[in-house]
Amino acid sequence: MDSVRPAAKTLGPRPGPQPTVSPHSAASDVLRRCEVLGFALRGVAPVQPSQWADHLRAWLASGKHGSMEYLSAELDVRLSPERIFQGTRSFIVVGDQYARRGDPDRPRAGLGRIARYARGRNYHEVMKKRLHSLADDLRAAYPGSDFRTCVDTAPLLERELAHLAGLGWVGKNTMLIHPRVGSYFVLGVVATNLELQPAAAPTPDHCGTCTRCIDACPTNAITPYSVDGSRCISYLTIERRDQIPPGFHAPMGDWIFGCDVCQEVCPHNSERTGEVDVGSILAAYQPRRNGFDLLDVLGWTVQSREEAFRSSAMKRAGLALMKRNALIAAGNSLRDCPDPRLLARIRELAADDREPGTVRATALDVLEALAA
Ligand code: B12
Ligand code: SF4
Ligand code: SF4
Repeated sequence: MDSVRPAAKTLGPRPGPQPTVSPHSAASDVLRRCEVLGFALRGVAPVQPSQWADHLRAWLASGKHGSMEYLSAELDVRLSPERIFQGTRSFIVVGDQYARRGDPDRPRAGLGRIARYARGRNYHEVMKKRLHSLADDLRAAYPGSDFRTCVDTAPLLERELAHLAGLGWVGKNTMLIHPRVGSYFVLGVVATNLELQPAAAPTPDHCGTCTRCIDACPTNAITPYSVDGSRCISYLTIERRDQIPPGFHAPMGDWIFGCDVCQEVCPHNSERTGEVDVGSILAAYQPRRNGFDLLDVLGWTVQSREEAFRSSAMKRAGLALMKRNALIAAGNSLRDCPDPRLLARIRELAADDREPGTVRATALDVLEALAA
C-alpha cells in the first residue's frame, strides 16, 4: 500500500455560481450518490488536525515504518489534512468491502496464500474509476466546487478520516472496523472545497478487553493500537525489497503477499448467523484465487508473472520479490509436508547464477534452515 504525492495541489474555486444548498442537504445528496456507485460504507469527515500527531511522530521516530520513507515525507500534510489541497473544507470517505465476515480460507501444503484484499481486481482501479465519476458528477451538480480523489496515494491518515466520518473505530490491530461489516474493506477519500455536514459522531471503540489480534500476530508486530510496520508480514512480503531476515521466515507461514491473521481472529470479522451484511461486495472483488502454487511461482518468468497479476493489486510485486516470498513459504511447507520436486527447485534456484542475489541468498537461507 504505497503513497505518492498527487500532482495538483489546489482545489477550485472553479468558475460559476457558488452552491446555495445547505451543508446538510449537500452531504445527504453526496452520500446517496456514493451508495448508488456501490460503496458499502460512506461518510463525511470534518477538516481538522490529527488527534494522533504524537502517536505518529513516535511511531516514525522508533523506525516502525521500516523502509517506507514516504510515510515521514509530507508529515505536515498527514497531520494537518486541510493542506492536502488548498481550500479543502470536507472529506468524503468511502469503503469498498472485499470479503464477508467469517470468509473461510483453504490453506494447503504447497500453496502460497495471498491476502484477501488482493484476491479480486485491483482495488485502486476499481475505486478510482467510480470516485472519478463521482467527482465529475458533483462538479456538474455543484458549480464552483471542486473534488479530488485519493486512494492510498495521498499523504493522508485514511483510517483517522474514516473514523471521523463514522465508518468505524480504529481497533487494537489498527484496522478500521465497522461494527456490523467488520474490517474487510478498503478506503477511498475525496477532498472538496464544498462544505458538507460531517458525521454526527465517530464510532466508539468496541475492542474492550479483547487481545486476540495481539496474541495471534505471528511476528509480534502488534501492541495496542499500533503495528510495527517493519515486522508486519504485509510489509515483509510487499514493501521490503531486500532479503528477509531468517528469524521472520517461520512466522511468515504460507503468506506470500500480505497477511490477514489479525483480521481473521478478530471477533468483529467472525460469521454471524441470521445477520444480513451491510452493503454488498462488488463483482470486481470476486476472488480469482486465494493463492498460487509455490512450485509455479518458483518457475515463473517475467511474462508468466505479468499474466498472473493482470488487473491485480499484486502487480507492484516484482518477479524476484515473489520468488523470495515463495521460497520462504516453500521452506515452511516442506517442514510439514515433504515434496521432492519443491526441494529440488529450491536447490536449483540457490545455484542459478542468472537469478537475482536476493533469490539465491534466500534459497540458501531456506536450505540451511531445512538442514538444521
Ligand atoms: C503504510 C501502510 C501500511 C503499512 C503499515 C501499517 C500500519 N498499521 O501503519 C503495512 C505495509 C504494514 C500495511 C499493512 C496492511 N494494510 Co495498509 N496502509 C498503509 C497506508 C498507506 C498508510 C498507513 C499509515 O499512515 N500508517 C502509519 C500509522 C501510524 O498510522 P495508522 O495505523 O493509519 O493510524 C493512524 C490513525 O488511525 C490514528 N488513530 C485513530 N484512532 C486511534 C486510536 C488510538 C487509540 C490510537 C493510538 C491511534 C488512533 O493514529 C494513527 C496516526 O498516528 C494506508 C493508506 C493511508 N494513506 O492511510 C494503508 C491502509 C491502512 N492499509 C490497508 C490494508 C487493507 C492493509 C492490510 C490489511 C493489507 C494486508 N492484508 O496485508 C495490512 C494490515 C496490517 C495492519 N494491521 O495494519 C487499508 C486499511 C483498511 C481498513 N479497514 O483499515 C488502508 C487504509 C489502505 C486503503 N486505502 O484501504 N499497510
Ligand atoms: S497483518 Fe499479520 S503480521 Fe501484520 S500485524 Fe496483522 S497479523 Fe501481524
Ligand atoms: S481482535 Fe479484539 S482487540 Fe483486536 S481489533 Fe479485533 S476486537 Fe479489537
